[in-house]
Amino acid sequence: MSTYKIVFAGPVGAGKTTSIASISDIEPFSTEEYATDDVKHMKDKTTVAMDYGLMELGNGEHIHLYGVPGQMRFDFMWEIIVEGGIGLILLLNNENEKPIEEMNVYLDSFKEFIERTALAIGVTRMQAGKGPNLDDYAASLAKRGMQAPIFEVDGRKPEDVVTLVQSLLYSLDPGLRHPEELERVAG
Ligand SMILES: Nc1nc2c(ncn2[C@@H]2O[C@H](COP(=O)(O)OP(=O)(O)OP(=O)(O)O)[C@@H](O)[C@H]2O)c(=O)[nH]1
Ligand SMILES: [Mg+2]
Repeated sequence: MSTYKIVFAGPVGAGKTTSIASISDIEPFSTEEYATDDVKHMKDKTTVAMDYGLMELGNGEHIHLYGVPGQMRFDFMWEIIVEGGIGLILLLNNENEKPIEEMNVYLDSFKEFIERTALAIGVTRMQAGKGPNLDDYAASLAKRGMQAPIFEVDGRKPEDVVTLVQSLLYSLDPGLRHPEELERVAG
């Protein structure tokens, strides 16, 4: 029986805690505290150390889901949390002022980890006609010489988050991971 660890990262409010809770088969563990600084204008609570959830695949395999805090002042946790991970899910909030610039900041911060592992990108809060579209994200990735699966997701919808996890696993090992394994979990 195998266990894998994947890591969710991205700016404050992108939906990391929500996404992990959406797909976890156990009660998710989170370290949310009332926000005290600029974050409190956006939302009441923010992750201060990590999120944790667990997906059980039908074949007895497990995927540990770890989320890092969005706030840069907790970035010392990032390196600790990625240890042993097999890939990164980067969540971006399309309603933020400069989501593509934010993507690039995270790609820089997690550069070594991504180079060693794999990347999938989920864009939350997409509204027609507002902000960049998925092609804009892909073009910016291509400028860096990178490509990765990019999906529009709603962190509150398990099927969206499972699709993203599935795309990450598939990019790691196309032969191994059949979509139906994960669909069972999402169902
Ligand atoms: N409209 C919309 N709201 C979302 C989505 N994902 C999460 N939310 C909401 O956005 C708020 C923030 O989501 P969180 O999951 O706390 O964000 P986070 O990325 O964990 O943020 P930090 O821990 O502060 O870094 C919550 O109220 C969620 O219910 C989404 O895809 N669309
Ligand atoms: Mg959080």
